[in-house]
Amino acid sequence: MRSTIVSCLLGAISTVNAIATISVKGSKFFTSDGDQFFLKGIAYQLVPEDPLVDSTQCKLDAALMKEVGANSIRVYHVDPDGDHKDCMSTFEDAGIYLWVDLDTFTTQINQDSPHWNATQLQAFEKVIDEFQQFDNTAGFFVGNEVLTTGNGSVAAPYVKAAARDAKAYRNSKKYRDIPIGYSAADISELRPMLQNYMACGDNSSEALDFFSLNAYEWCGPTSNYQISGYSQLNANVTHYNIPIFFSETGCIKPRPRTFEDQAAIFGDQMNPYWSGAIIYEWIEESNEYGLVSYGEKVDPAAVSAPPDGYPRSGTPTPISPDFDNLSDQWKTLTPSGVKASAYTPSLTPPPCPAYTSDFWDVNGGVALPTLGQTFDAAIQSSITKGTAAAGTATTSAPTTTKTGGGSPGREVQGMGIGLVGVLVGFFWWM
Ligand SMILES: *[C@@H]1O[C@H](CO)[C@@H](O)[C@H](O)[C@H]1NC(C)=O
Ligand SMILES: *[C@@H]1O[C@H](CO)[C@@H](O)[C@H](O)[C@H]1NC(C)=O
Ligand SMILES: *[C@@H]1O[C@H](CO)[C@@H](O)[C@H](O)[C@H]1NC(C)=O
Ligand SMILES: *[C@@H]1O[C@H](CO)[C@@H](O)[C@H](O)[C@H]1NC(C)=O
Ligand SMILES: CC(=O)N[C@H]1CO[C@H](CO)[C@@H](O)[C@@H]1O
Repeated sequence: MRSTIVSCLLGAISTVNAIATISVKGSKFFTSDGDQFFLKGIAYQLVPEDPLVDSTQCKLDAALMKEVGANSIRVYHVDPDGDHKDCMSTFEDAGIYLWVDLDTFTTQINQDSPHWNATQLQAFEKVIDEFQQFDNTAGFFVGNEVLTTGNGSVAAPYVKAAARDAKAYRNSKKYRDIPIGYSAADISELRPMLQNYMACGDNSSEALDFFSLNAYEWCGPTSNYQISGYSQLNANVTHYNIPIFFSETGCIKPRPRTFEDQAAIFGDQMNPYWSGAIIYEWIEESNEYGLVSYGEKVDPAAVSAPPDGYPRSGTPTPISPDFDNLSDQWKTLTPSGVKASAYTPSLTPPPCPAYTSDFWDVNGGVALPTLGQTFDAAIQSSITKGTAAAGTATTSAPTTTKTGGGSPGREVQGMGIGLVGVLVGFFWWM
């Protein structure tokens, strides 16, 4: 009898302690407890293939992430065959959610030869299968910075097709509604058409669940809401019908990093429209965006040294004063948002942006590519405004394949709106 009572109590306790799951309602994220959710995230990719299989390391990092005030991590590459149980429960215990990219170096959609096929979909499905089992999996990205040039828009239909098929798979397996979205590079020529394209159309099965932007425009204490261009980003989201957030941010010039943009993102002007931010990044490596280091840089030529000399595991040490500055910002920024029960979405999808002769080479009204379709530049070149679409596809095999392009960790550094981004800061394994 007593043991029954104890186990009942334990059952009740563990139910209470289980982390609330995240889903989308209208243009916001909510926890299953009915509270609006704002990401305070950190990009976390210690090693190229999968950082979520090293339980010792996850414990060391999760404890310190709690200290900085994070409630989310973003991981760009995982191996679906790995054992993620320990790391995921460690992060869950720390109140930290996972936003994970479904692609890898070999399965990512590529703007130079856009295609979306069954091999890619099956690889994405394996990641979904693995991570849907964890309550603290908050979202999936179908791509990171696939479009990185002003003329890269022809790849957009393939990204959208990937989200369509990933969502269909999630639903067919009766998994919970884990949000599926995209993380865009900050390319001013594509804005806001790309953002609107990903949400547009009457058929919600073909629209993304969320959109997110990697932006490094707010640099140091002399920047502000106007100078950074955040005011313009904001102007383009006030009627956006799906959640949007910064999937990478955190300019490093000038140093130290002061993260004043966080006050804007979580403040009254932006928090009605934006769902938070992910700071790039946790580990110090050659791009020097780290919030922690695992020890002194070593000579990359030394035996078994990491390629860039930066240790990739061990006890994390906060980088001063950046780590504390971020923590100080986040501590004061706790928008309550709205309760799900008090929120009735009223926004409708934006119109699909029309083909333009300069940068937006996609006619949003044309059907998405089907699985297996490949972009054909010959068809593209015959496009005339409004009568056909980039994203028009053929079923021929891709003529070129490239790996390693469009990879994570690429940033557009400190550019004002209206300037073409400069790509800097690659991960060491690129
Ligand atoms: C899909 O494209 C990849 C290259 O991205 C290729 O290696 C693979 O063979 C293709 N799969 C199918 C089924 O065509
Ligand atoms: C886009 O521009 C780049 C360089 O500006 C060029 O190499 C590439 O061929 C262009 N792509 C298309 C689809 O026109
Ligand atoms: C919506 O899109 C899905 C996926 O492409 C498709 O299966 C479905 O038929 C579409 N619904 C309508 C009403 O067109
Ligand atoms: C985006 O915002 C700019 C102002 O920053 C405005 O000129 C433009 O019309 C907006 N575009 C859309 C589609 O909302
Ligand atoms: C905004 C912020 O927290 N700034 C602090 C960052 O760290 C430096 C050095 O400790 C402080 O002087 C700033 O006040």
